[in-house]
Amino acid sequence: MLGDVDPDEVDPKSITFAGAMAVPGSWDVLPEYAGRRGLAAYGIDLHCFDGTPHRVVFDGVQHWCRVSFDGTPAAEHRWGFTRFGVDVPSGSRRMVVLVDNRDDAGRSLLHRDFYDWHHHGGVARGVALHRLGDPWIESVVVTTVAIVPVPVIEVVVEVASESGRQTAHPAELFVDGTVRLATTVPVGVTAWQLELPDAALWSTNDPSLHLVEVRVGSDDWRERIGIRIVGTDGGRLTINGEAVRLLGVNRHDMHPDHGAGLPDDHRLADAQLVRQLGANFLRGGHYPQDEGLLDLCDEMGICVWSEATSWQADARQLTDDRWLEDAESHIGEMIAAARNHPSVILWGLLNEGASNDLSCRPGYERLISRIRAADASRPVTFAGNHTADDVCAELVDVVGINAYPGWYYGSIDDVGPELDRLIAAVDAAGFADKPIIVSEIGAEAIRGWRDPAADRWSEDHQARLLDTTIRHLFVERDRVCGLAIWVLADFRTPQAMPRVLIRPRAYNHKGLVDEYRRPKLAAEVVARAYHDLSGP
Ligand code: ADA
Repeated sequence: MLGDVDPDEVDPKSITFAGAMAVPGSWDVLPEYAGRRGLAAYGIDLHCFDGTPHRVVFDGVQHWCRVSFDGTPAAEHRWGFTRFGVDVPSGSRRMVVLVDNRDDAGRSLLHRDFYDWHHHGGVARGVALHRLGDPWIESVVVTTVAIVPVPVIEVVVEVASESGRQTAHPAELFVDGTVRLATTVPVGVTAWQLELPDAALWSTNDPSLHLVEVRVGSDDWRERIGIRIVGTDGGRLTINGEAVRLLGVNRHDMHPDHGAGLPDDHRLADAQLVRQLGANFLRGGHYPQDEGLLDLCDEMGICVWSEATSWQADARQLTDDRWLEDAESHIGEMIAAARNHPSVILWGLLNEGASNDLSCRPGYERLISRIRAADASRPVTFAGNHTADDVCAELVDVVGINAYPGWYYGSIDDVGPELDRLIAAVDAAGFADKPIIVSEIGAEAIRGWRDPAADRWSEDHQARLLDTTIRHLFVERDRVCGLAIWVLADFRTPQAMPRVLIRPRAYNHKGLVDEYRRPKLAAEVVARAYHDLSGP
C-alpha cells in the first residue's frame, strides 16, 4: 500500500512490492490495511510470446486504476463494478496496477461526498488473461427475437484482427453442442438469426438455459443464454407475454470479511437466501452486480434489476457534461457485461436522482437514450424518491418508488396510506398503464433486539412494517407489479458526520439478515408472506 500519494507522482518501475494481496479481494478488510484509504499497487509478470494478441480483462477494480506495462501507462479506468480490458504488449512484461480507493470526485467523477455504503478498495472482482488469436472475437451478443411460432434468436458477433480487414475468416456457430452454422465472417459485425424450434424458454419457474458457442479462426466465445422476451402490458411486467409478480430484495455486494471481493460461495449463499425467502427478484442497488451472481440468478430463475452506479445525483452532476459522459460509458460497460444474462430483465439508473428538477431532465434523457441505444430489449427504470412531483417518470417504462414510511417518517399505520398516496400520484400523472415497482422500503433492526412494544430498531418493528407492506401491496391492493425490500443484508456505511449518528456501528441495519447473513425476525416473516403469495 502506497498510501495518501498522488498516482501521477508514482513511477511504477520504482515500486518495491513488500506485501501480498489476494485477487479478487478488497485490501481494506485485511487487518493490516483495515479501513485505509489511498493508493495501492499490484504487480505481476505476464509472458505473452506466441505472436498473437493478448488482453487482460478486469471484472471490477475499485474505484480508480491505472494499468501500466514496464512502466508505460496503458489504460485508466474509473469506477469499480464494471468490466474493462487492456491489450498486453507481446513479450515478458511487468504489469503494475495502481488502485485508488479514495472518494475523489475529481478523479472518479461518479463519486460524491456521501454514498450510503462503504467503498472498499482493491481488485475486487476477477481478472483473466485472454489469448485472443488473430482474428479474435471482440463480442457476442445474443437476443431473443421471437418465441412464437418458434423461438428465434439473433447472434451478433464482432470480429477484430490485427492483420487486415479483407479476409473472410472461417466461423462456426453451435447451440447446445450442435453445429448450426458453418460459414465465413469478415472483420467487423455480423448478425445471424436462428430458429430453435425445440428450445425451451427461460422463466422464473423454469429457467432453461442454452449454450451458444461461436468459433472464428482459433478464437472461441461461449455464452449461456435463456430465451425469453420481457415486456410491459397495462401496468404489468411480462416475461414471454405472461404477467410476472416480482417479490424481491435489494442487495449490496458486500461482506465484513471480504469487502466487495466476495468469494463465489458467499454469492451462492446469497442467491440461495433469496430463494429461501420465496423471492424471485433482486435489485442490484446501486451498481452492476458481479457476473458470477448473474450466472446464479440465470440458473435459479431470479429476475434482476441491473443498476448503473449513482446515488442521489443532483443538478450539479446531472447537468455536468463530463459527469454524464462518465455515466454513459459506465452504462455501456454495464450493458456489455450483463446483456446476455436472461435473469437481467430491467436496466436501472440514477437511484434517487433529482428527478423532480426540470433542469435535470435532459441528463435523464441522455442516459436513458444511451441504454435504449445499446439494448432495446429490456424495459428501463429508475428508483425515485420524488414520486409526487417527478418530471422524469415519463421517460421510463417502469416506475420505481423508494419510500420509508414507518421509518424516517410516520408510523407503521401510515405505510398503507402513504404507499396509496404515492401510487395515486403516478396514476394521476398519466402513467396508470406503467408498471410500478416499490424499489425500496424498510426499517432498521439490530439483530437480537426483540421488543414486545415493537419500537424502532427492534426486530419486531421491522418485521411488522414489512409484513404490513407486503400485505398492503399484494393482498389489499393489486396495482404494483413488484417490491424490492431494502435490503437483504446489513452493510457497512461511511463514517461521515452527522449521518453516521443514525447508523449504529457505521452499519445500515435494514437487512433481513445481519452482515454475516444471520437471520432477523423479518427474514422469517417475509419468507412466510412471499411463499404465501407465490403459492406451493
Ligand atoms: C435510500 C437509498 C439507499 C439507502 C436507504 C436508507 O433510499 O437509496 O441506498 O441509503 O435510503 O437506508 O436510508
